[in-house]
Amino acid sequence: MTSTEFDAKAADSGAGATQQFLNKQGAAADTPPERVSMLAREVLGAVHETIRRHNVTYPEYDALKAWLIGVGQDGEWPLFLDVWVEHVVEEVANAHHKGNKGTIEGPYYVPDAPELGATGSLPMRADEPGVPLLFSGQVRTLEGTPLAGAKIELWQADAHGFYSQFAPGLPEWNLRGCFTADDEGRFAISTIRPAPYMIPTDGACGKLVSAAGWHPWRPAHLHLKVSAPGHDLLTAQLYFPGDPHNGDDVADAVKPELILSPQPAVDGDGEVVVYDFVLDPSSAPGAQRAGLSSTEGR
Ligand code: MBD
Ligand code: FE
Repeated sequence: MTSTEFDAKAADSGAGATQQFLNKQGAAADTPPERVSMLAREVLGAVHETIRRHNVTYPEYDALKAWLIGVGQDGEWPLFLDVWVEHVVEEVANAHHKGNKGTIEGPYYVPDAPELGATGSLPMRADEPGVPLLFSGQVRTLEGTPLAGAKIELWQADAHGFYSQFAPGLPEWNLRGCFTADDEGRFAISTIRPAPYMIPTDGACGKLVSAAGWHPWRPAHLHLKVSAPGHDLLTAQLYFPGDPHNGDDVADAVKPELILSPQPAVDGDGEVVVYDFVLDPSSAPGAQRAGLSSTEGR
């Protein structure tokens, strides 16, 4: 029996996400020891304070220890961190941006997707399920100048909520592609509407969700990376109006500016939506660290 996307297991998507992360360059920041010490002390201090405030017991401590071991065994550190921590890192990193709002990358980005020009269809199966969606727009500077040649990378779940390369049975680059804006900074992408995404319930993250009485859902979303020379990379997600989880995303990554307004296609086949991107000029190197130190003495 060949397996299909519906046979996806937490430990398999976790292993894929872990490998993908380890492939990425520059994962080791050259953080000075004083800063490592400060951050580690404060995080541990918050843990100690929580234990004292709530009289955490040995059985609870052992349950935590077993769960943390499980996060590693299931390869779910990327999932855990991107769902419950990354949104605050993104908030701090991009607070100075004046252009398009961004949001978290999540665990399922894969670089070097097929290059598809300014106009085209994401790679998809001949019988790809889902409502067709024509997504077009323009990439501009803060001053409104079109950014010819801007790169638009798009990756998304399919109409059953699965990502290629992280669920079995899907073609390698299904619903993943890289577009290049034309001379007017414009692009047009044919795809399908993704389904809402449920984080795996059979792994350690799923155990936390059920033990805490939470829900495992993210609203349906398109993932994007938009870039142009001399400009900061924009990592974003776009959402669909009316999704029941736009207001309570498990990953806390929805912003009102990122909700699309799709309209029925005039030819009656699916939906069309226009969304433009405004990129900030490149941040000066070290600007964020300099900004931090100016408030450290307060
Ligand atoms: C996803 O698809 C996602 O976008 C994030 C942020 C976390 C888990 C799965
Ligand atoms: Fe996602």
